[in-house]
Amino acid sequence: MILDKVNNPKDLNHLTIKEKKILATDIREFLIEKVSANGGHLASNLGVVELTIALLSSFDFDEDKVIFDVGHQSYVYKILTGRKKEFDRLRKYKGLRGFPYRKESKYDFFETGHSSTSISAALGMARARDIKKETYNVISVIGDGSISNGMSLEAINDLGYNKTKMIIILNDNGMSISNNVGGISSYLSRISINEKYLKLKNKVKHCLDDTKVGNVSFKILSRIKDGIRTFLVPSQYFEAMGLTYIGPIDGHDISLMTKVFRRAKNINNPIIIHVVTKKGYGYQPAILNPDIYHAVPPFDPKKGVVKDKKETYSSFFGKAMVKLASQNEKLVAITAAMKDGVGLLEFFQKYPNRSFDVGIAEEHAVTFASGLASGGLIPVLAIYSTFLQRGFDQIIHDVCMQKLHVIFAIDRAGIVGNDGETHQGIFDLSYLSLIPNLVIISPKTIKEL
Ligand SMILES: Cc1ncc(C[n+]2csc(CCOP(=O)(O)OP(=O)(O)O)c2C)c(N)n1
Repeated sequence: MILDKVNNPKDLNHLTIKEKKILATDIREFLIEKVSANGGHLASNLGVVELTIALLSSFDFDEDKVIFDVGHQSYVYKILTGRKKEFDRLRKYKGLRGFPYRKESKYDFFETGHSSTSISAALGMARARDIKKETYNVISVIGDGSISNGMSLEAINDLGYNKTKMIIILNDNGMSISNNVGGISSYLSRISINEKYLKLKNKVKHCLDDTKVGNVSFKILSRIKDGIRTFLVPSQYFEAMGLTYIGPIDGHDISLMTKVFRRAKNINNPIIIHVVTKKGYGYQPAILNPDIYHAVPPFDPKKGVVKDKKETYSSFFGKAMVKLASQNEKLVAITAAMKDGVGLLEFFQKYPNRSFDVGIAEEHAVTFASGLASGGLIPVLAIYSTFLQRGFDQIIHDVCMQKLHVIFAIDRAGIVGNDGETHQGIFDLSYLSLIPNLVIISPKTIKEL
């Protein structure tokens, strides 16, 4: 196994591309073995194996800094930055964290868990670097689900306007936990599937493969950026925001990504590199059901994940919602990219016109619910306790001050276990009980719920 020989990022320097491809296979085997034993985030990590190898082959994280947005896809990075042996205690008490953790490694530069913080944080680091006249690279690795969130868009708005040098690697797998939703997601898929553009992309790859014309090839990339794409891609969101856009490139091609990443270092502008990957890559059950394999309990890799039919608060809540909806046509349901987790799948299937998945956008979800209530409906926003923290001001300003009839169905309240401290639902009673006009009901059994 080549993975046995790789204990820290510098070990990658001795490997050929062929060996790195074998390493990718070793890593996938390792991931499946360890995650099936302990539970954890599988599909997203399988999708970023080549991306992470290319990243560590292109940057020097003794100097440079990277932030993994959400951080659930940082397992491969942990494996390659000296934490391989700790995977037997993945997500266990005092064991290896399931998300980046600064005390765990000098290579974890910023802690994540809630989505869409990475561009803001990376931009802050880059500005600190510039003020201190330092020269390292700062990179945000962010998914297509997380980039559509308000915080990401606010950060891009600032980044592009002020032209700070940093790199965003957009890992586009077309999925959030389930299918991604929203305008940005359909914009990205329009770029990725545009046929003429894909042909050009192959030309770029061809040029980059020829080392003699390396510089020429980058000019081609720039020419695509500057002109040709204007005809081919319906709109140019990132360029219009002031970023240099490169892509889409194949996120399973280590050699291509390494070349593009290395060249991106020399561009003195904010850059977004659009990398297309497949969630679950290399493990057929996860490719077929990336939502089920997003976060898994322990399972037998040969049999795959067997969905637990046990009644939970979430499943019971979902059933009650379906029943109540048949009795009251004003009832509508909202989720922020978590319809399965909060038990709303059946409701979404039965009442598509009364169901809203707003994407990873909790602040919007809360104010949107208050708008629905103002319009005479009864919105139920089903949301994990920890993510509702994002909507604190909106609950006060848009719901409670106006005394609007919005129902928050708070899921995963209390200690949630293995995902660790970013995901515990332990603050809700404190931060909600101080808000006027809000009735808090805390059922202690499914029957009471
Ligand atoms: C604020 C917030 N809301 C919801 C979540 C739950 N969550 C974790 S990962 C994820 C999907 C992220 O999708 P994407 O960024 O495309 O990454 P992928 O898993 O596809 O690699 C969601 C909704 C979260 N971590 N943070």
